[in-house]
Amino acid sequence: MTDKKQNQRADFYRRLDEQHMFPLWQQMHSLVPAQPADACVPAIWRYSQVRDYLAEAGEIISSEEAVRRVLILENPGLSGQSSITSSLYAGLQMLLPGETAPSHRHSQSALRFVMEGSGAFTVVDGERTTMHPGDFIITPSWAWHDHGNPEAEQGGEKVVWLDGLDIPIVRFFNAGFAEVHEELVQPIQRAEGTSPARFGHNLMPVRHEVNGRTSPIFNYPYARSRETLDILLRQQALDPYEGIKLSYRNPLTGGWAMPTIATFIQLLPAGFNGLPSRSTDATVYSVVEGEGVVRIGERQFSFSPRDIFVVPSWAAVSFSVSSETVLFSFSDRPVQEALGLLREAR
Ligand code: GTQ
Repeated sequence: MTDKKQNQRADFYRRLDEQHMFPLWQQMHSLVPAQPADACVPAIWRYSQVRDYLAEAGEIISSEEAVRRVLILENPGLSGQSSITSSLYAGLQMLLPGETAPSHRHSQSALRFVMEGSGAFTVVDGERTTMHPGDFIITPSWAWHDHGNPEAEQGGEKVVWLDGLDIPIVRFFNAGFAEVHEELVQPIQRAEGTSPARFGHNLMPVRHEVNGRTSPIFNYPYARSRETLDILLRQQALDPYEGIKLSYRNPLTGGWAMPTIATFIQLLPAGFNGLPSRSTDATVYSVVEGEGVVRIGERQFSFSPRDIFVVPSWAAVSFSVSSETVLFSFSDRPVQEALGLLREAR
């Protein structure tokens, strides 16, 4: 190219910039990439380290003052975005004995995956559920929710859970609203156990009208998931990539338990050495039981119970475990499926 032409182009691009216009031919590759180029990077948060910071948070602020005493897990590749993947948020929330996280509601859907401690509870739309390690609990979009923990004298103990929310998705659409309840704790409207009785036994009240897109079962207890995995381990062939893997479902529709977030529970027997696979849904994993190694693209992490790691979109992932391992995971798969974008390679 002649100097004259080069100068002419440079001048043209500068004048375009002033008009808030840009030449597509200079950005085509990044705007329409040949394959996902996720800014999200592989990362792990080791619970043995994180728990000390949670304890420190417990000393400097109460749950009530913080409203939600949460340490956000931010992906190192998404600095300043409070996101663990480009579409999802994650954080670790702690309630000490006697604490309350005040009632509010928001457009964002939330999941809770209990890491440690029993006996705390969350109230969702007037019904309480008690938390145990490994329970998967849902707060649907726009449902009032508050969290509480009994006083130590009543058996309350420190409880920590992983929060997963679709905050970046709602932010992308600029569709978020939030309200604070007029009371610290919302009134209880039904006995604990009503939702599982109505919807959790392959029975359903006659003339029940499905409203909303979220499962009416808002606690999937670990005891049942674990027992199911155990039976299936003995009864079905292992998938060479993911061992035994189940998805949590909405019993009213058969669809995903949440409209924006897919959730899974998976068992890898001791000695499992899995093949690599990849998918376009970046995924957050929470280790429930077991020890092993996860390879994610060029990286590899050893993991122990309660560690949390993230697999970016289209990164090859495989697992090798030394002891029987249970993994909980979540991703934006329902959104990608609804839009016809999901791709997998095995
Ligand atoms: O428990 O309602 O981690 O509203 C972030 C936002 C938890 C919650 C979070 C929230 C909550």
